[in-house]
Amino acid sequence: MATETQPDRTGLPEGVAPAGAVSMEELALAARNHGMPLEGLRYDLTPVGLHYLLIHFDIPHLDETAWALSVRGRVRRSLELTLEQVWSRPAVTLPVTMECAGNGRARLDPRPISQPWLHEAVGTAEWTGTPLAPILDEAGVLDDAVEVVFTGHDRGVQGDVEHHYERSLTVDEARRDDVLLAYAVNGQPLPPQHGYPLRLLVPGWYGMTHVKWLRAVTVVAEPFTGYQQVDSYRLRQSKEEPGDPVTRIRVRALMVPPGIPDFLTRRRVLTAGECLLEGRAWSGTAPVTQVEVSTDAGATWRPAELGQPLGRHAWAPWSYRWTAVPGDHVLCCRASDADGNTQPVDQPWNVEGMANNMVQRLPVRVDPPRR
Ligand SMILES: Nc1nc2c(c(=O)[nH]1)N[C@H]1C(S)=C(S)[C@@H](COP(=O)(O)O)O[C@H]1N2
Ligand SMILES: [Mo]
Repeated sequence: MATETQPDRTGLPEGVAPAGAVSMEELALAARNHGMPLEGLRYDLTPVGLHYLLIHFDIPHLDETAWALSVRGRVRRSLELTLEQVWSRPAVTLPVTMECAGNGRARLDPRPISQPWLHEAVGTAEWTGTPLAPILDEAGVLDDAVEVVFTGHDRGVQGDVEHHYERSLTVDEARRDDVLLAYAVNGQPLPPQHGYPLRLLVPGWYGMTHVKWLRAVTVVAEPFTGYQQVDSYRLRQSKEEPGDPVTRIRVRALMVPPGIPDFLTRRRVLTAGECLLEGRAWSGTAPVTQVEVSTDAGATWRPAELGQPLGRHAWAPWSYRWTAVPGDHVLCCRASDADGNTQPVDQPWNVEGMANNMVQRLPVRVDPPRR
C-alpha cells in the first residue's frame, strides 16, 4: 500500500519541514505551477508555454465582453475601462525578466512549506500594454493618496484568510513610466494562465507584484494591509515579526545544464573536451556587470563573457569556454550588479524562503572521449 510518509517535524516551527522529501501537497502545487526547464535559458524571449507559472488559487474564467477595469478610491473621478478602451490607448512593449520570489525555496533547510521551487521560477517575455501613470492622471490622484492597490479576480484562502489576490505599490512606484497594464505577451493576447485579459507589469520587481486578472486599481490613503502584502512576502526569521517587504529581484545567474541528463536523477553526463557553458543573468536593482564561473564547486572563479540584454529589465546572456576533463565536477555561476551586489554561496534563511539568489551548483560527470 502506498503511504504518504511525512518527514519528522519534531522541534520545527509550523510551516517548515526538514530538507529533502516534499509532501503530496507541495507536489500538487508543483504540478500546477510549473517552472521553466533550464534549457529554456537559451532563448532571449521565453516561448510562452515555457515561461514559469505561479497561481495561488484558481485561474479565473473571464468573459472579455463583460470585463471592465475599475479605477477608483482616492481619485477625483472613478473610471471604468473596457478592454477596447485599454487597447486603444498608447501601447508600449517591454522585454522583462520575471522571477518568483520563492525561487530556490525547496533547497533551504528547514524548507518553508509552499510551492517547492528549485531554480526554474523565471522567464523573460515581451509584454505589451499601456502605461498606468496616464490613467492615474486622468482619474486624478488626490493629495492624501499613499498607495495604489491592484486587485485580481482570483479568490481563495491562505493562512486562514479568505481574499482576492491583491498587492499594492506606493503612488510613486506605480507612476513609474515602465509600469504597464499588459494585455499581450510575445505578441499574443495573454493566455488565461498569465492573467487574461489584463495584468500589471512592474519591471524589476519579483513576480508577486505583477497582479494577474486585474479587476480594480484602487488609490488608498492608508498603507494597504491585505494578506499578500503584510502576512506574506516578508523577509523575517519568525512569523511573529513584521519583517521587511520583498520588493525587487536580487541579482542571479543560472546555467543551461550542459551535456545530457539521466531521466530520473537528471544528473548530467558530458564528454571530455571543449564545452561551452552558457546561461543568463539578471537583477531587478541595477544592470548586471559581471558573471563568473567555477568548475571546482566554488573554490576558484573565472569571468564569463557577458552579452547584451534585450532591454534594461531583460536577462543578459553569458558564456564560458570550459575544457572538460574526465571526472566528477560541480559547476557554479554567480552574477554581480552595478549596485555592488553579488550572489551568496550560502543562502540566508527566512520563514517563507523568499528572495533567494544563492549560487547554482550543478554536479556533472565528464566521461573520456569515446573511441
Ligand atoms: N491575481 C494574481 N496575480 C498573481 C498571482 C496570483 O496568484 N494571482 N501570482 C503572482 C506570483 S507569486 C507570481 S511569481 C507571478 C507569476 O506570473 P506568471 O504566472 O505569469 O509567470 O504572478 C503574480 N501575480
Ligand atoms: Mo511568486
